[in-house]
Amino acid sequence: VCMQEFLEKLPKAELHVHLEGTLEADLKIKLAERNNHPLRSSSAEEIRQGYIYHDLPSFLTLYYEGVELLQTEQDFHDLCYDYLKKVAQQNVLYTEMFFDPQLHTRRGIAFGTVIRGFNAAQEEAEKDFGIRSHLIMCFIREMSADSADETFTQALPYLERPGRSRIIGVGLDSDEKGNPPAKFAKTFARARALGLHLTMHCDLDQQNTHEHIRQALQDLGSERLDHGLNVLEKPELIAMARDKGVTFTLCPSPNDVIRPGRSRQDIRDMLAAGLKITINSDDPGYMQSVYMTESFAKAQSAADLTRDELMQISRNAFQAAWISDDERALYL
Ligand code: ES4
Ligand code: ZN
Repeated sequence: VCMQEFLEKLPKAELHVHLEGTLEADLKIKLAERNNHPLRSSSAEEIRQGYIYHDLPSFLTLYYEGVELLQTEQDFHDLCYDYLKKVAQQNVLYTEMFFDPQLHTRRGIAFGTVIRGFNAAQEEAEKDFGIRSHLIMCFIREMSADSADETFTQALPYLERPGRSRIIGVGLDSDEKGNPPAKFAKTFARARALGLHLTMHCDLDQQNTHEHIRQALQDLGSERLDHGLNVLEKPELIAMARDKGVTFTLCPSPNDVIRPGRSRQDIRDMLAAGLKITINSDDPGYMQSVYMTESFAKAQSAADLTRDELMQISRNAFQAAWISDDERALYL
């Protein structure tokens, strides 16, 4: 079979996708009509043409604006269901989906509205397509530590029924510059104490990137690094990541715009350093609908990955997935 067909059929697990970042232009139009929300653009094409950004803050402005369209439980359901349907067709068997509760609760939408919409979609997609999924609740790093902590408290009723809420871990995303993992040490410690898993975005504070990685791994006990490519610049961080068995969730999408020059040599260097990498989509709705098969294809051509390497990368994701060993055995 050709490489494209190989990648389509390869069983995949996704560990790094922002649900709010899967919002496609078509769904934006549907939500705007349903909720009588004004849109500057009148066609999906025009909306996509407006997706111009040159760094993380300018990307986040677009992303935060899109979030405003999500209002009702039905909206959150549709967002999640559309994503799950799409990747199920790409032979993604399991996915862990980030969401940003603070972007909703700060505009007066109840935590429960968000969770109920997502959970209904997860149950439905599992029934319709067999795809399994969990949620990872992210904190917005430019918001205050108190806000993160209050959000965690709001999530508690939903964590007490793990089978139902499907929140399996906590993460850290949005604007990294000047917002180190240590800022949220208290809340991550609470999460850990309750048995939740931990992961953190680390790569975009040009000045403090290495210190952020060190904090995430050593001080906060992050099990994974989202992106995390800058470990390559420090042998002691490579050694630390290897010793701790850290898994890296790389996203080779047009993320290139936000993270210039990345994803080509880095994938090769990380493999050569013996690090566990996975390939993921990040924000496909805003990045030319690059979902999982497309992300694998980008990584494959960028780094000339062999079929053996691609299978190993896919196995890495199932190995690092926050699922029971019984479920893992079904995939590996
Ligand atoms: C994100 Cl590309 C990226 N980086 C950091 N935080 C994010 N949240 C959504 N997309
Ligand atoms: Zn991300």
